[in-house]
Amino acid sequence: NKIGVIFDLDGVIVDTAKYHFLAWKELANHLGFEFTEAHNELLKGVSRVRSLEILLGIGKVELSDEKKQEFLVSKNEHYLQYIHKMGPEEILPGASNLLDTLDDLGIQYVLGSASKNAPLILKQVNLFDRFVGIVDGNSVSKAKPDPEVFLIGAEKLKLKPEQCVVFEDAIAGIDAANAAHMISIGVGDKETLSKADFNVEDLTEITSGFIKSLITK
Ligand code: B16
Ligand code: MG
Repeated sequence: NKIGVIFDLDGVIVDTAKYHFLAWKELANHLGFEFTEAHNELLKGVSRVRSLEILLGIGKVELSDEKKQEFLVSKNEHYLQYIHKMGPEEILPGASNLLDTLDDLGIQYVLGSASKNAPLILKQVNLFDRFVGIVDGNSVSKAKPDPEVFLIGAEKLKLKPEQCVVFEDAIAGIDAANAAHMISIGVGDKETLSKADFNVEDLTEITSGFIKSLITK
């Protein structure tokens, strides 16, 4: 009755969405249209390339592949300026405690994120060495809601998908976890993440007792 845990990064361990927002907004403004926080919601959990497509759709802007490539690079460079200033104080409530609890229970965990910057972000907040594996935007060919990212995570944990518990803040991530036949836990708005097996507002709600109850299932 062994379990392992797979964590999404943005929206679960840290809030990098606010930095994505600033960088995408600057690009939208440069292209001559507004980009709001509500628009930014559409980009959560979505790959970088797909994010640009959605943004261009909002502004009804058409670009050559060359231009798109150029803007993907400049957006990321701008985004990284914020990431380089991050520190452990930006770890979201309950995340550090949950990792400690898992360590105490001898439960291993990996990262399952769409971000190509995931290793850097984990290093910035001093959590990189705690994960037994990192599956990120560099290691997958199919983005969430495809289950690939989490199935590779299960391999890294040397566990069957049914033994894996996924913490996710995005609908596409919950869909991916469910498609992988894993236990899905939605972190954030319960209505939005209604397809999750369990729901919490944030990780402070996850107790050691709850984790133990998953082991004995
Ligand atoms: P990057 P997650 C996702 O992280 C973000 O939620 C999403 O907004 C972003 O576009 C994606 O990573 C790719 O990020 O540009 O750093 O490769 O929630 O899957 O951890
Ligand atoms: Mg996320």
